[in-house]
Amino acid sequence: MKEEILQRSIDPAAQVMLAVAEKEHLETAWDRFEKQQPQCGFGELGVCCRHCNMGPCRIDPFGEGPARGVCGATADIMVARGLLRMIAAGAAAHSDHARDVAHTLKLTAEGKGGGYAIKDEAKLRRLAEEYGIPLDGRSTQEIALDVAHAALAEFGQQEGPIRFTRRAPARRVDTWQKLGIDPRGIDREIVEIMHRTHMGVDNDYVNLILHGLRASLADGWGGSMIATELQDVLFGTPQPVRSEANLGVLKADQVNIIVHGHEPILSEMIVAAAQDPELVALAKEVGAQGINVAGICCTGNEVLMRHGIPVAGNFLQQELAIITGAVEAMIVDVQCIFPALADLSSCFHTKFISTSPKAKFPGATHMEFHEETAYDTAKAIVRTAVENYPRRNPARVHIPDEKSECMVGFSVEAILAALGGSLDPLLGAIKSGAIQGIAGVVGCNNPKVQHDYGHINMVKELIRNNILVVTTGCNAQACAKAGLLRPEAAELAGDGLKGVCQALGVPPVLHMGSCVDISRILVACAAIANTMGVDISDLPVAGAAPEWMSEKAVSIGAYVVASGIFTVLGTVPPVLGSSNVTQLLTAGAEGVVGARFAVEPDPFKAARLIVDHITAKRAALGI
Ligand code: SF4
Ligand code: MSK
Repeated sequence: MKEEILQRSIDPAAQVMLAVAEKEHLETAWDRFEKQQPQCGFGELGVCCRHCNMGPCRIDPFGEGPARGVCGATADIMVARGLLRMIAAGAAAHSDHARDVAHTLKLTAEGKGGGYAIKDEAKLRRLAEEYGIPLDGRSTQEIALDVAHAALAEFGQQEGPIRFTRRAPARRVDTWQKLGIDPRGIDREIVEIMHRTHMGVDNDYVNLILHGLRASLADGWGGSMIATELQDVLFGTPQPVRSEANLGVLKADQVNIIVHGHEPILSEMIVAAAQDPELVALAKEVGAQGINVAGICCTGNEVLMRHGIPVAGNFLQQELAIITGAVEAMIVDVQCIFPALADLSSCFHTKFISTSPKAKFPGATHMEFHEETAYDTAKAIVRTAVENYPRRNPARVHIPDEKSECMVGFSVEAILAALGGSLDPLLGAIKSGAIQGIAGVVGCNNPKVQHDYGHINMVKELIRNNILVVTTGCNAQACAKAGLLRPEAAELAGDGLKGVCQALGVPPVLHMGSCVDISRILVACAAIANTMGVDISDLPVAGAAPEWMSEKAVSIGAYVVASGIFTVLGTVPPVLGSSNVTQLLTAGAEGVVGARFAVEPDPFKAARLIVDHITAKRAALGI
């Protein structure tokens, strides 16, 4: 294998496919990344602005050229405004996803749900109680309708806090209130970012960053949490389930369908339609042994943890899946989908099928998906994939052998069940030092980092130091591929964590779901802090995103820090052009919200920062 291919990814399946791509002259994100070099230095530092048509303006970071934009905006203003707009986009993406889930719950309650049903009634009732919705003598449908309306109302709410923020410890809420960052309606906070960052509005970088935190909290404790909770109501709360991960899950003798994107509203129905006897019979008719659904990115995580549907790969493997030549349909909804997939699919028999009215791709087949007719549309999409099977060219099929077993589906409810119904055993293990602390390691891939190198090395280093890792998103998929989500991976952990995992029969890295499910990590932290009678910022916990790329990750990082959790980023956000903003995020925030960011591209050094942080928090707690 060529050295330059080995440098692109540590994943053997990805390496095999990158070699095929090179041989067949197929372009991937890694090639396009190289063609972009050198990337714009002003953009990297965050010191460019297009917020009005007197610009574009930029600031010379060396102090030799302009120090202000035409309007007089400084580097501090440009960097802070740019960061806020990333938060707005990220919070909007998570929250608009949540809005669609709430809408689906509403349609389901009204009997117009096109095949959806309420799978977790107990959770529905718990949420209804939280919202103050009466339960006595009322049907599930009536309660579900009220919960859907209550959730939908949180988007446009003009005054007062959003409901789930009150799951946080009282001291945390108090901090938010004193700072004026207790979020109101989700849409309101996002709109206010767009207003404040318009030319000539908010020009105080501290005031801007504080509002960015407020909007991000509306994502973490609002949009993302609503998405998680209502998805559990509709599709079931995840419980531990075993499956497999990596491109080796594709099958040479079956119709392979990839679901890619984020919203399980689509992928749940595709999974159901792929089991429809009529379509399974059709698959046999066209010469296939069956229909194999596999996931990429977060919609893959959603169906993985609820149905054990295998994962074909994480973010940077979306093109590699098509290059296997064995994918009949790549079905996408929203977020993290390369527009490049359209051209690439046209080099194969693969149908690239877009489904969301919000996300169209030139060159894709658009089969629009609406909740009211969900099952029928899902069947039509799966039928298109099955009928495409005879067009596969066996001579171009290259399915790598690599795949790994995994155990996934550790919702907070499932973790509590594994602990025997109480947090006490976990707190006991933390107090005794068997488990030193907990790290949430999450986020994307980014060709700026050798694929999966940051994820896997950081996670291995943390568990070796007896830090329990909880994971979501593309980190979770990297860990699944590397075998870290197997109970046997406890062998790689330090003695204390190993003993706890072996006693409970769980992996040292717990898969908690998709990106919106980082809200599950917040809920777990809040529950631990409440049980211990401390704030989240007092806990021996930390967050990390070793290979992040998405604006959603910026919103996530902001709400995790604003919730009091130290967070290490592996790729550098575009803030270094302002020493003031950089200083605020990496140091000053500690005295404001009780947590800060660190940036450390080396996963071993990043893990050391987390270990040191957790050690210091333990000492402060006297444990
Ligand atoms: Fe330039 Fe100011 Fe307009 Fe930005 S808002 S483009 S810095 S004039
Ligand atoms: S899918 S946001 S690449 S984690 Fe959630 Fe992966 Fe990042 Fe998309």
